[in-house]
Amino acid sequence: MQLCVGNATLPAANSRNGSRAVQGGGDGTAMTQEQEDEIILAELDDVELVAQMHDDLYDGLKAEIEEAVDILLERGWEPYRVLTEALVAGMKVVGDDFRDGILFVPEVLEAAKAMKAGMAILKPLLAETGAPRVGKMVIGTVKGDIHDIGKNLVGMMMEGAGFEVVDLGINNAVDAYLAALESEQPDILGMSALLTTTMPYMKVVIDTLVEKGLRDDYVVLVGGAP
Ligand code: B12
Repeated sequence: MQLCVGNATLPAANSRNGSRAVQGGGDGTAMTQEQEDEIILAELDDVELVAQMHDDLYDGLKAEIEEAVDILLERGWEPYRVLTEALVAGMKVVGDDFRDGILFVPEVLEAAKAMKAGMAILKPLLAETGAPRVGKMVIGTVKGDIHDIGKNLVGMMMEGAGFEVVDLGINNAVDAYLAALESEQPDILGMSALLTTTMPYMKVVIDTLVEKGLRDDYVVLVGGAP
């Protein structure tokens, strides 16, 4: 629960309500009001803790999210409830503010990393407890293209929305997509392309799906920005 730069005490830069306290360098100086107000997650009741998690996701505070997920699980919350009420609901705010131009890519990536850290704790438990499956997506950047930041972001957001995401990485030829569709049996195929020269390859993949009579078996999402 620290954000230290040298010995300086900084306000949480990105915080929606500035509620998270920040510690100084422990150099013996008098406690600031903020330090006195430092939030001990385990001392919050469930409602306060979930609200704090929404803030911490927004601020991309990975360690705090991990700690809070553990606390809710220890308090007997079902993993699926932690996922939906604490993590997915928090990412909704991040997604809305990204859409509205209030947050930018680096901040969303930090939030998504914090979300992923929480998900990593929940994933094996969700498998055990049989949480409802929203759907599965295979996603990859097309052949000839190595841009993956947007694809990764989309993948993380889909995970945040409860989808299982299989990421094929970059530079995928049509055979790689076909093999993944066969082995993973997803609901959605996602393709990303950032270059004018690689965008037409999405059509190659879609035409191949049509040729093989597979097109109607999947929702196909394409994105990028050539
Ligand atoms: C970062 C970057 C790079 C990095 C990539 C690092 C990485 N790991 O991805 C590096 C330096 C490696 C790179 C290389 C090149 N780049 Co570059 N790159 C960019 C840059 C600056 C940002 C792209 C980015 O990450 N944006 C942020 C993400 C979040 O946005 P996004 O990708 O658009 O994704 C969003 C949406 O598009 C959408 N989305 C994306 N994918 C998907 C998929 C699905 C299914 C859905 C639903 C949505 C979705 O959702 C995302 C979130 O909103 C852009 C310029 C720009 N401002 O876009 C140029 C740009 C894309 N690059 C360009 C070029 C030319 C190249 C190079 C050819 C340069 C060169 N001569 O070597 C090489 C390409 C090599 C190759 N074969 O791919 C050009 C493309 C021009 C064109 N029209 O073809 C651009 C536009 C720069 C420019 N103005 O000239 N690049």
